[in-house]
Amino acid sequence: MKKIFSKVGEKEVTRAIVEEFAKQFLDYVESDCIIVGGGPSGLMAGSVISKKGNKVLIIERNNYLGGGFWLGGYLMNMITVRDPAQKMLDKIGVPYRESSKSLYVADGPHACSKLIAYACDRGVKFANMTMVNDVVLREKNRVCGVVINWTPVEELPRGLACVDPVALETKIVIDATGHDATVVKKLEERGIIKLKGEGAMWIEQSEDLVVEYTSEVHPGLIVCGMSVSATFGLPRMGPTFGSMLLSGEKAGNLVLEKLK
Ligand code: 48F
Repeated sequence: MKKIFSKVGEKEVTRAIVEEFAKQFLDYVESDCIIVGGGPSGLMAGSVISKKGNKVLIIERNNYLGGGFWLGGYLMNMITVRDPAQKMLDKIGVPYRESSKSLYVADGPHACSKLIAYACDRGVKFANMTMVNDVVLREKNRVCGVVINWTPVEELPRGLACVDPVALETKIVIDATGHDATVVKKLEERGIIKLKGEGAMWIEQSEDLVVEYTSEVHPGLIVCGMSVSATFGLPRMGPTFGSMLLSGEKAGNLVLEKLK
């Protein structure tokens, strides 16, 4: 057999994985910003914050990143954005075509993979297969971190897996968990915030409102993307993504202001 690859065995491969993972994990036990949810809004927010040299960790419960951005709607993988959000597609290098006046269509897999690469290129780090199941609260209930566990552990019946989570500290948390608004819900469970719940679909209203309401909802916690609708009771926008990208960008800029 003609040898193509260098002589490297199992122990070197295992060592490389464990060492690099542990090094990065240790480094991100404390960070500038933790973003919960690796969908379009979270990825865009992370790219903005990380580009300025800040330490940003996106925590994603699935193995794959991208959230709902792979599919446009109804299992069909064409994504739409309304003017002016095509400029965000230009920014991340995604080709698109005009479908009708001011409405643009792009291939979901192309757009999603480009956005993931855009975030990686700007230095965002990821903890995937990891679920945020609580927040760290300090004086005056300021959000100072998140509590995490492996997704497979979280999914096991309690009787089978009684495994304590660990916590990560950070300067600011972004809830980019989409329709679930998981992080805001943790504050609601403690009577700190009242979640209004998503309104009915109304594309023409919802996109502007999501961007407008992207804000710090509680000291240390910013919401972006669809979790904005769930938090403030705004109409949902259905299968169009411009406001996810613009809301993520706005959240990123809010964090940059706070980190100054
Ligand atoms: O749902 P998602 O894509 O949120 P988004 O960025 O964009 C919404 C659109 O995709 C679409 C829409 C507008 O066009 O209606 O739905 O607001 O991405 C949210 C990500 O958060 C992850 C989830 O797996 C998904 O990838 N996530 C949710 N809860 C948790 C979580 C959690 N507790 N821990 C970690 N990740």
